[in-house]
Amino acid sequence: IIDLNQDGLVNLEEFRYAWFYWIRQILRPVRALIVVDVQNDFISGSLSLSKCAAGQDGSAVVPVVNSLLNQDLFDIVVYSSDWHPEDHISFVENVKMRTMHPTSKTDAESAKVLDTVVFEFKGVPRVQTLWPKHCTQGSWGAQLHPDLKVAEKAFYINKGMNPDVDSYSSFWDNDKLSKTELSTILSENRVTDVYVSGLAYDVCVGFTAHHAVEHGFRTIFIEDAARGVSLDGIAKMREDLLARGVYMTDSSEVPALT
Ligand code: VGL
Ligand code: ZN
Repeated sequence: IIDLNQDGLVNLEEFRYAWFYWIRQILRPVRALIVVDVQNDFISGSLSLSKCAAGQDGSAVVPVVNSLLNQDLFDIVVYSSDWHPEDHISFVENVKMRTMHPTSKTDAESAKVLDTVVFEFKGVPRVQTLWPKHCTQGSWGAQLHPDLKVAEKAFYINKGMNPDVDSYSSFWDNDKLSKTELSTILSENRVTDVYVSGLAYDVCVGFTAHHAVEHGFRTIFIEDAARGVSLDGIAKMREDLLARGVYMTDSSEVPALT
């Protein structure tokens, strides 16, 4: 029982004791680390970040994530993987298989990687950024980096399997037509705090953090555990996530957030 002082306030020392020894035990945060798309293709394969505008080394996230996992800071860990069929809408190689919408500024002949085009899908326009063919189901490029530590309580999520819609976030596809199992995994494990890491900062990690906030999770973005496509994209994503209430931090601060 906490005594009140003569002003009716809680004594700070007593409150501190009560917080650490019993309130916090009851209202304990339950933490999940989401490791987004730490796959060979984004590190040394067809969509290698080192060849993208920012020239970042995707493999640099591996020791950072491994070190977090070695500190035993998370109740569960979820590894997501981009897992595309050969005829996926995002592949520049497939542009000519599809129908352009009249509003598309780029035509099928001149379309190149990183262009944004508008496809016509069942009579409806569908905006799509083009990427080189990557993370096709079962390929080497779709495998998680071999040095990435496998956590004790690990869950695995595949996304981007529908050939007709891209899926950056580990929660929803880009048009919010379908959900992965991620929100079920998090709610079944009573998760309150979602930590995000992985590749790419300004694409899949960013959208995953955005959707974690939309699901009502306290969302923490571990910036040194992420690498991105372009510096401009990273800066924009960072501002957007801050405005949505995502807590941006570094791996060294994570132990103190427990
Ligand atoms: C990603 C581009 C296309 C990512 C996936 O994981 O960030 N980026 N597909
Ligand atoms: Zn993809």
